[in-house]
Amino acid sequence: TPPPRESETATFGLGCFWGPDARFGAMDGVVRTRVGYAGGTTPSPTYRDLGDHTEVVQVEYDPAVLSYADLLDVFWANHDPRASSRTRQYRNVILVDTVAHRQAAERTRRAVASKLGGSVGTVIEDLASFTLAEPYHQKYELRSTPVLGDELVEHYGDDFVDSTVAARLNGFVAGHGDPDRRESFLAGLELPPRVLDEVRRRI
Ligand code: MHO
Repeated sequence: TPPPRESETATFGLGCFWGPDARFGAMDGVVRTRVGYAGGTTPSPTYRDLGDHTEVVQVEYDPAVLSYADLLDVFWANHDPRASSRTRQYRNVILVDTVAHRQAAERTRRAVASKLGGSVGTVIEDLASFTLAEPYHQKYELRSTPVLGDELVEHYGDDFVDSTVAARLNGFVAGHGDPDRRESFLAGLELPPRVLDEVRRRI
């Protein structure tokens, strides 16, 4: 599925990127998710040689369906903002690519700080670069689901990382998403029934 013309991106560091890849991928309005390395300056980061970068998920979404504020709510609800991150690899960070997103992110950070009465370890920075992570990290939950993962990786081939359906299924097999919406999404897919039954069995 090509992204809508006016799609926007949101980039978050939330610990190991496998988890947030699935969590955001399950949300209606998310067009694709990609995991990668960002937030540092070292050229050409890889998983084995991360330099000063952080594991992040980059969410591409349709703002007509899902707002940046909704994504920020999920971001704040899924980490402990008081903890400054153990390592730079896993730090909690919002990487912004527009002034509007920076302002929205800062508003939420101030709200969290006043609710907690002070120290928030989570930071907001400008997104300077994003390096796509290795294929085996993309849609990790789905990829590592026995049989189903291999089958879908083969089905989508090089499109696996950018597929909206793969993003959604990655979230579903990790237990995310509202059950009714999940079923209506699955019912509309043109995947082999065998594959769909296997997804249903997993969720
Ligand atoms: N090494 C940890 C996290 C991986 S995540 C891509 C694990 O195996 O669970 O950093």
